[in-house]
Parts: sequence; C-alpha cells; structure tokens
Amino acid sequence: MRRRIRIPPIASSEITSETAYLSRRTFIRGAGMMAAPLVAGVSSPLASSESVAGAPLQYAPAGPGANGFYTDEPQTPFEDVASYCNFYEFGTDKGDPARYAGQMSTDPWSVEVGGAVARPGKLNLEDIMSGYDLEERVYRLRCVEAWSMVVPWIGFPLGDLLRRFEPTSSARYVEFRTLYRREEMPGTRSFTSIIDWPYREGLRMDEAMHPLTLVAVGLYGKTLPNQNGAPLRLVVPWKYGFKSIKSIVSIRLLEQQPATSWQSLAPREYGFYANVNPQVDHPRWSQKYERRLPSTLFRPNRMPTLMFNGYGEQVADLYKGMDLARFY
Ligand SMILES: Nc1nc2c(c(=O)[nH]1)N[C@H]1C(S)=C(S)[C@@H](COP(=O)(O)O)O[C@H]1N2
Ligand SMILES: [Mo]
Repeated sequence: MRRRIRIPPIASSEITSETAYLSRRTFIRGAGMMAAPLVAGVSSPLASSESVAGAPLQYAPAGPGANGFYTDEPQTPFEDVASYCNFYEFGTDKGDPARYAGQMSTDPWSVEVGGAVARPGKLNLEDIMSGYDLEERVYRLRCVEAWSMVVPWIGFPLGDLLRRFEPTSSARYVEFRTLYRREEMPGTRSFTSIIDWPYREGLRMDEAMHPLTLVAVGLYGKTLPNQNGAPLRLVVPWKYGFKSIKSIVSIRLLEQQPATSWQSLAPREYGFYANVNPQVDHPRWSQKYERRLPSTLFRPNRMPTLMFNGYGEQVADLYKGMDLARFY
C-alpha cells in the first residue's frame, strides 16, 4: 500500500529531484560509500546556444475547442522551457540537459517499430516528418516534482504513427525507448547514474491512441531543442512528465505491460499509470499544488493541481472503475 504523508504546501527547494534522492539512497544503502557528486567527470559542453538552434516548422496553429488541444493560460517562455529540463541522460541538474545535450547527434535518426504489428519496420526521420500535417498543441506539462509549464508543442498524434504499422489484435501496450549513446550522454556515464539505460516508458494501447497523445517534433514554432527531446518525443499531457519520453528510437507494441524506467527504480513512488492526481500524494511530498514556471522565490506562481492535469473531460473515461490510488 502507498504511504500517504500529509505535507503542507512546500517550497520547491524542499522537493529533492527524483534522481538526486534516489541516487543518494542507493549509495547509502549500497557500499556504505559517502554521498558522491551527482554527475562525475563530464567533458566540456558545447555552448548551449548551439543546442537550442531550431529550424522553423510549418504547422496549423492551435485554437480554442473542447478537445483539450489548447489552453489560453500564459505560456512558459521559451528560455525557461529550454533551460529548466529533466533529461537524465545528460545529468540530474535542471541545467545539465541545456549544457550537454548539444553533444547528442540527431542526424541521421530513425525509429524502429516492432512487436505486435502487421508491418514492422524502421522509418527515418524524413519519412516520419513527411507523413503528417503538423499541428500545434498548447498543453500543460506537470512534472511529478510539482513544477509545471505551458508549452506550445508542434507535432502529430501518436495514433497516426502507430496505425501506419497496423497493430494486431494482441497489441495491448506500447513500449518506448530513448536513444542510448554513452559517448554523447554524460549522465549515463556517471557512476552515480541509477537508471538502467536506455530510458523506457509505456502506455496502454487506448492511452496511446488517444487524440491528446502527441509525438512532438517542435515547440514555439521550431524543431525541438536537443534538451527537450529532439528530434521527436512523446507528450502525454494528463500524466506526470516522466511519461513524456524524449528522443525516441524504438517503439514496440506488446501484449504485456512493459517495465518502465521509473517504475523499475522505485515502484512505490512512480507507477505505470502516473496520471496527474492531486488526491494521491507522492510518498515524499504533496501533489496538491504545483509551481508554474517561471517561478521565483518571491513570485512562486503556485496553483492547485487539477485531476488528470485538467484533461479529465477528455480522458477520465479511460479509467472508469479503476482505483487510481492503487494504479497510480
Ligand atoms: N529519455 C528521457 N525522457 C524524459 C526524461 C529523461 O530523463 N529521459 N525526463 C522526463 C521528465 S521527469 C520530465 S518532467 C519531462 C521534462 O520535459 P522537458 O525537459 O522538455 O520539460 O521529460 C521526461 N522525459
Ligand atoms: Mo518529471
């Protein structure tokens, strides 16, 4: 059963980042070693300006509608979206991805789709990009660490991509994997790194086919900065941010629920479903509130977290009859 701790609304500085806490714990549990620096010996980074240069994209702009594709809440400025990131392959500090992800080569890029599909195959990025009309989606993204952003993504529905490979009737889940290239990813070389790389995520088939589930290839009108998951990533706006896996190279359709990185690491803290839910606290902090970026000490921009991150109208039906405190 989940531990529930009542914690009054707390400052962000009191929420330890996901890996910082876990790696410390692993170390303390492990060989009785002293707490080690989070990222050991990384090579010199490229200038971050090199890693954020995006190419303009053609897309249909988002607008008001009942489908949840658009919110008129203030958008988090590009500078914040591209500098405050979680991408542990490049380190656990929020600034590490912007500092180091420029080392990741994204050209050429291909995505392999296999498992329970009639037409397995490998598509290169150009084929993927030419197959879809890109659209803008302005979504809230709520990290399990209790911060959030509003981001104008550019992309296409994941369902459109999956249909191209003709899922068979035994396809009940989808597993995603991120690129794993040690030479280009200092966070994976760090000896305090605790994730079993590559980073893995998963969705139930009906979640994957839901129109809100987006493959993003850009934000703010341009191709994705490397640190935000170039050249293509998932965005699942009603789930905690860790489900929105970056820089995808592999997609497999499966009959069984796949093991995912965070769930494998700390199953009591991170579930497979990971639906945003203010009623179910993280064992170490409350999920009732969030800090909307940009957030400062003097202007924390704190607001209540909404059930399903405000997308209940669109997705609550997927979980009818499920105990969401058990399937967190
Ligand atoms: N491959 C990979 N994908 C990832 C992560 C990661 O560490 N590695 N972090 C996740 C987490 S915890 C969050 S909150 C979002 C953050 O996306 P952003 O940095 O673009 O805001 O990416 C998710 N996708
Ligand atoms: Mo996150």
